[in-house]
Amino acid sequence: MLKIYGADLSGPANKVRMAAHALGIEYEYIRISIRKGANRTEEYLRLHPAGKIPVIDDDGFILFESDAIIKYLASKKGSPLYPADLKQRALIDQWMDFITIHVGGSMGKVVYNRVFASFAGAAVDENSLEEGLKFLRRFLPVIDNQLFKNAFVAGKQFSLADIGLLAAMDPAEAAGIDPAPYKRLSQWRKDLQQKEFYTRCHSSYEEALKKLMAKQKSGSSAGK
Ligand SMILES: N[C@@H](CCC(=O)N[C@@H](CS)C(=O)NCC(=O)O)C(=O)O
Repeated sequence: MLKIYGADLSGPANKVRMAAHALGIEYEYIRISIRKGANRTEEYLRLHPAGKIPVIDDDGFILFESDAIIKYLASKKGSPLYPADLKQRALIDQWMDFITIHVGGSMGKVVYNRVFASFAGAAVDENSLEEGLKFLRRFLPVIDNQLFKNAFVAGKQFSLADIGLLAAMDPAEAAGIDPAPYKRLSQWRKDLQQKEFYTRCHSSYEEALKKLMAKQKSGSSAGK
């Protein structure tokens, strides 16, 4: 069975789990605690030389980088979530890159500084936080506009690009980003958040976040 090495609070790992559910792929979920350094052991570094999550082990085939992983899984299944048609695929790739680099990257800066920095015992980097907020203000309208013109991110069909965006937007509320002004994006999100592939992964994310918040309130230090 496919193995997914991840963590409940990791957006990229949750993206891979969401895609596996959407593709109907059963998997064993192996939680790797970054806080406890489980991503830095010799054994784990053999899977990922930089000690990052997620990683998959598909019957001995090891792969990292969440977008590469979900493209591999969808291609292996011959799924319409990542069609073989050259141009359709290129458009999905285009939006996946845009989402991962620009939306996910900016959201990551905000959520790190507003939520995780204190658990990592790190100071809030105000410049990085401001930069994240500034770029979200620039990129979220682009996504919103794209979703006004198309039912889904890369066109008429639900695709891996939608899963990428759902995962990138998942920390929005925790990071204090109000998506309400982005009307079509908010509606698109509400619709997809009903789907089982999302709810099954989001429940563990929400639970882990609640635990982290409770620890923060009680003043103890924790991590992912
Ligand atoms: N581009 C990578 C990002 C992976 C990543 O940065 N994962 C974080 C958790 S969300 C991680 O492993 N952090 C631990 C570390 O950097 O030591 C992907 O999409 O898979």
